[in-house]
Amino acid sequence: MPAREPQYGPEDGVELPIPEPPKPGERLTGDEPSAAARRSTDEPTAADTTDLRSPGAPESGTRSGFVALAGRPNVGKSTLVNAIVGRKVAIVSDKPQTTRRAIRGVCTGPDYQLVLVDLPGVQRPRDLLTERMQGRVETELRECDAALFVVNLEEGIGPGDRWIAEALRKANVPVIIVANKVDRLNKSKLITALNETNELGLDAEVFPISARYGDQVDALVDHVSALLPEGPFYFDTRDSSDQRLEVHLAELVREQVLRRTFQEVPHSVEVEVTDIERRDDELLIVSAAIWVETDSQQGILIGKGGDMVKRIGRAARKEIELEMDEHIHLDLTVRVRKNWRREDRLLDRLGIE
Ligand SMILES: Nc1nc2c(ncn2[C@@H]2O[C@H](COP(=O)(O)OP(=O)(O)OP(=O)(O)O)[C@@H](O)[C@H]2O)c(=O)[nH]1
Ligand SMILES: [Mg+2]
Repeated sequence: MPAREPQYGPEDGVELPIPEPPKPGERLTGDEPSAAARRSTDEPTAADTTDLRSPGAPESGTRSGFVALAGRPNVGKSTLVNAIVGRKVAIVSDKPQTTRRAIRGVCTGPDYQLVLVDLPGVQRPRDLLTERMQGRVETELRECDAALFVVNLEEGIGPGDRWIAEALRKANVPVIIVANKVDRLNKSKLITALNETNELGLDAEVFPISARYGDQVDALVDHVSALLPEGPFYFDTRDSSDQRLEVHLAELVREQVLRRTFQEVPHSVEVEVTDIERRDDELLIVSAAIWVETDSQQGILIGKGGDMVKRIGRAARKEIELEMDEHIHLDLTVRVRKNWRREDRLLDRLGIE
């Protein structure tokens, strides 16, 4: 294990100052309508192009585009998005299938804007939840301007990677292979692992990086931004994500659950922020439900004498306070909802679509 500190790994919180804390009900930053959402439904018109130029953007000569991150679960896609954006927009864990929604992370340079689309890990669907996650991956790959295909060099190239390579070939978008976790390999293993990426048969440049420690991440950003088409900025230059505040805060709670649970439990848990309310004494109360599928999972999450839910609550509150830049009270309840992974309406409400 290197002695260096991870940048945005699961062990750390938000490290950069947050310019303007979002208010309840707002998106994570800024409140312009999401250009990304508009783009996925409408063909832009000349008028749209003018409207979309965001405050703070240079008058002309800018590049912008949507760059999707594809890869197997757990390869480090969300860690890379956070490293590029410079703050935690997506939660990270050592459990596969952490990411459940497409999350846009915005990285704005002097004359470019990269909209990174963090995606769930590519997998075989097992239920409505994973069907929706996989459907979202396919849609986003069809609509992006370029894709970062993240592979885990430590584990090497496997059948899952070859399947994704094939899907990317079909999507016909420019691809860059991002060979992640180089910090886990010595030089000779690194060379062998990098050679394995040839097996993918993609006409793509390979970037060895460590998302966790930030190695070569700036070089990757330079390379990707040079590939973007000319175009206006889609987001306000101060934006870092298109996520709704409620969803982001729920994810910060789920991240703490993922850290403390094992086997099937992490996959059985979803979190919904049910209320954000300011009390008369000005304290902000965030109420959240932790959904689980069985009574025994509820018992695990509550813990002996409520010990587990208290620990989750304490850790999540710290993360939320960093995000909101103020003290909050976090009210957590653990509820059983047997089939939440198969419930259309609940998944819609949770924004997993
Ligand atoms: N050593 C090392 N670990 C990393 C690196 N990048 C990510 N990780 C770790 O890999 C695990 C998975 O990271 P995530 O970013 O959640 O992976 P993901 O691809 O988004 O996973 P899903 O959302 O499940 O598809 C976490 O424990 C990270 O800390 C890296 O460069 N080096
Ligand atoms: Mg992820």
